[in-house]
Amino acid sequence: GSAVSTVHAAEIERTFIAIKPDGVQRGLISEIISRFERKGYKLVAIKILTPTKEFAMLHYDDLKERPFFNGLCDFLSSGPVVAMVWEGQGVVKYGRKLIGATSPHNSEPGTIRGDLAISVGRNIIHGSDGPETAKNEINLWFKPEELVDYGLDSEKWLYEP
Ligand code: IDP
Ligand code: MG
Repeated sequence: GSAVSTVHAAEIERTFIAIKPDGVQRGLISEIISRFERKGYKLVAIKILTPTKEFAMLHYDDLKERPFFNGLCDFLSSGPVVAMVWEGQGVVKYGRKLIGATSPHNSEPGTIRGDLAISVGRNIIHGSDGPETAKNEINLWFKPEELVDYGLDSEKWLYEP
């Protein structure tokens, strides 16, 4: 709508974020959502579901040669996952910063995995690792009509015109 949001339309990115079964079971849904929300990112899709193992294998297809692939897919499909799409300037790369390193041992304090997890196989959250992956993962997990386009009044305080 406004001139301000038109200026930013070209820079707006979306990323796929999932709270894995360990994050859900540990009661960390609101903690994780609030870190993205407080930063200023906009939640454009969210649902809770237990993926099938086949679906988990599609999601992690790029890791199929890795020794931990089978256990990882068993784990992702072991219980409910909160699947989300977050939107904002630079959200793909900075979302990964908020999350921390793959292994919580290497994640800085202040990051989600650094503050809230210990083991690499129980690192509570997934985030797309680049713009192309983000597009593919959003398409895998969501139908286009599940993504909600809306403005936030706070955007004028978050972004310079
Ligand atoms: P990422 O989640 O930080 O993008 P990836 O390399 O894409 O990390 O791996 C996907 C997931 O597989 C990780 O989040 C982690 O839960 C699991 N994983 C990665 N490396 C290992 C490992 O060496 N042992 C067990 N699980 C692993
Ligand atoms: Mg990854």
